[in-house]
Amino acid sequence: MKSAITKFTLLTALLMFGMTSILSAQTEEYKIDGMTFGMPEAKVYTEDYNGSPVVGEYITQAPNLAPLDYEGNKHHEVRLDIIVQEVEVASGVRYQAWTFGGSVPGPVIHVREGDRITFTMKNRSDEMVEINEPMSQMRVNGKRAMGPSDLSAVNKDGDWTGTSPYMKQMRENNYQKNKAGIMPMPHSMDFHAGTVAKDDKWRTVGPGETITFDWVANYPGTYIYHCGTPSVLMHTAMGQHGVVVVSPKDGYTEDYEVDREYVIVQSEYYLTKGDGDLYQFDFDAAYNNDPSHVVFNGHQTILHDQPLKANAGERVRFHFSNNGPSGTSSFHVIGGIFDRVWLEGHPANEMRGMQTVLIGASGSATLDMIVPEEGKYILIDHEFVDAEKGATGTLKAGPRKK
Ligand SMILES: [Cu+2]
Repeated sequence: MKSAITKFTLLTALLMFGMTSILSAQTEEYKIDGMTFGMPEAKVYTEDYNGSPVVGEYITQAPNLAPLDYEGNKHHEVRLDIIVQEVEVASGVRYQAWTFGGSVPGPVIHVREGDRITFTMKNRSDEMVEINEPMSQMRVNGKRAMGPSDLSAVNKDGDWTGTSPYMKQMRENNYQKNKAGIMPMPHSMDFHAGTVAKDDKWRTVGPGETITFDWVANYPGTYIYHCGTPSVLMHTAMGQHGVVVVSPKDGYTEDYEVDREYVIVQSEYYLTKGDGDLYQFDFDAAYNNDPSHVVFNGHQTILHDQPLKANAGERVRFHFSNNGPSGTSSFHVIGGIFDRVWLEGHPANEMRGMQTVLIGASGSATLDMIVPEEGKYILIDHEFVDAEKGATGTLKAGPRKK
């Protein structure tokens, strides 16, 4: 009898709990102008996870953008863990970066307008996470790096390259020469592409904690994400930023298709020589708007050593984001004119024939350019002090293909 009552009570409680969660989900989520608002409450918990810090099909290393090979909308499961990595940002300049996923900038996430994202992030700033070793040698805190929760995410070659295009690209192109580090610190995630209550979704999680929350990409465009934990100036400058590209559901124009798409992230570093070989964050320099390096895609020379490629007569699309944290960018291509520009990457914000596009901190633009002829085109922040500090890159154009 007693056990029957217990069972009944349990069942009722479960049903009631289930109904409550269904009811609250129904009452919370709503639509305006076809957009979805009212996401369920974020969950903060601890998990036994020591797998790949980046998991997701449409996640790449800048300047790459994963093609959206699906029709309509998709529900994405995305993981970006916070890990500490020593990285190179200019020749001979290395520092211990706070990163989303392992690089500065963090991985490029590509979704379509209207897609839903279930985002998971573990604060692993207290773990040594090697991201570029073969799995057989990979260790997380001295243990073999393959947690039970990650088995499905490890590909049959026994490493993490199968968990996302990003991990494979990082393995093949470890340009920042990553080394794992530890610096336990509270962090958070603020996706500008999301429309949610920041005190819930963007909340700070401590080392060892994981947060999971949903958001819907209601607006098309290119959006920064960054850590929102104070000092945000410091956390962003330490490397915690990246972009989400939300492709418009009906595209940018029906007049043509582009031949190539590239993601370019501008950002500043404020580094000063430390006691040892490593550089360290210089708060005074950040406070006084005096960056030591202003760069495209995280490194002073990456876009010269690894130029973007195109051919004469092709249409190239740049998804450009100025991740700051504090500077503006006057983006220009020497020898080119932007045929069409969509400010913030929204198709309704169309401009034509722009030589230079002013993009403020955390702002963006989608810029199409016709490559006029074979040769080298320099991408540049036309605020020349920024260019001298590194904000330049190369687009190398081959001959016209007929
Ligand atoms: Cu942070």
